[in-house]
Amino acid sequence: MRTQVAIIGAGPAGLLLGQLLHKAGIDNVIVEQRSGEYVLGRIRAGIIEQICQDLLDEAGVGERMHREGIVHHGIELCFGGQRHRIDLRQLTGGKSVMVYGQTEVTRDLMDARAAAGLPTVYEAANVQVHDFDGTSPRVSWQKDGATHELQCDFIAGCDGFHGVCRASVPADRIQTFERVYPFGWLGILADTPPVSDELIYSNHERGFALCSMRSHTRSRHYVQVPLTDKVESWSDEAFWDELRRRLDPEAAESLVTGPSIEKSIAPLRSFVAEPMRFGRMFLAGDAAHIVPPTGAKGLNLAASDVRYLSRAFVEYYRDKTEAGIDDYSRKALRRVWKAERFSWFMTSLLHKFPDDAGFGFKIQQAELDYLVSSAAASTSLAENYVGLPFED
Ligand code: RFL
Ligand code: PHB
Repeated sequence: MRTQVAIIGAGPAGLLLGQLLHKAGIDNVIVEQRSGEYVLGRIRAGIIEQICQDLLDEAGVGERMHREGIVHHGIELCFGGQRHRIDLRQLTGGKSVMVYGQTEVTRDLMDARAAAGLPTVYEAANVQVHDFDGTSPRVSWQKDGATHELQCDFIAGCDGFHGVCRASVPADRIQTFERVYPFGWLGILADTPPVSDELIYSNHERGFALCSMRSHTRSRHYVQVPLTDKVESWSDEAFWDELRRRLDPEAAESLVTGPSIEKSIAPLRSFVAEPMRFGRMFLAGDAAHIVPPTGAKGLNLAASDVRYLSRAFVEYYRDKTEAGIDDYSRKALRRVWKAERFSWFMTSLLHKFPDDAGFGFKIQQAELDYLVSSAAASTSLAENYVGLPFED
């Protein structure tokens, strides 16, 4: 089998890249180790930046998002028992974000791919990438008792943090930067109305909490927990009680509880691999970097890499120039590090750090107070939250 671009991974990065390349007439095959249902079962991101929305429109898959997604013009920061609104729209000259689940984005992309009859290999075992340093890279995998091989011009490593692409790069050609945080997020999804019209990010002495949503009838909430906690030991009731304690009195009062549909614990990590190109293999999305979810940037950053990479491939095939692919890693990393900084900042600002004897908490309160009372500081938060502009 032969194609132009072999894409490893059918998460949002791989599927979006496949769709954008298809629109530009570039052949691609996606090879995914899991089943389609498994990929759709992962409950993850919920906030879509304007530039990610634009890209989904460009890929021809934005229609349902515009119909069912909820546009948010602000967020609320809760500390000292009170909520303070950050008016994203006013502070950014009209920008906003969209509440629309990653599951839905993935489903829309999968449906569009199937409708266009594009090849996706699901449940591919032992996926391997070969010869990406030469001019004829290859991908191999096992399925139905046989070994399969795909020849290609380029490999796009969209296979997430635990994928095979980054792991196949010799150690002396890659540098990694990492911070692991000493806590995780316990998240639940429930068919209960959201607490407020907008997201609430709460800094509390007991730890961070976030009230988010997927629709007007489905809420998504998180509380900071120690990494040693097991999801089985958190009953729904214990979760709701803990969330309520970390909110202001009015929000706590209006919290509607109900049985969880999904409950899981995610560790928090900052991670960047440099560079993002190795010969004819390119990394995009979580395969190259991870952000803690506090800034709502992971999915958006995956889309931003894909934007740069798809344009680079289009220039290569249409204009016969390698300038775009040569500049991909530098351009992508420049934006990645800004999102890393913002996600680290939001995480540091809002969480309880176990080794803090009190000074850190006081500094957080001062910083939050400054953020909500200074136009300069709230503008900085708002412009990062809605997404920084692209370099073109
Ligand atoms: P994914 O989604 O991990 O997809 C990678 C795909 O590659 C497959 N794969 C392989 N395929 C073939 N061979 C192999 N060897 C393979 N190894 C892996 C996997 O099965 C998978 O299908 O990466 P991608 O596409 O880069 O997308 C990244 C996003 O999923 C991620 O950044 C976001 O979910 C992060 N995130 C958030 N991002 C936001 O922008 N806004 C948010 O509000 C937000 N909230 C979150 C989040 C992530 C969370 N968790 C659980 C990590 C909230 C949470 C709780
Ligand atoms: C979510 O809805 O899952 C969500 C929203 C905002 C974040 C992280 C997660 O910062």
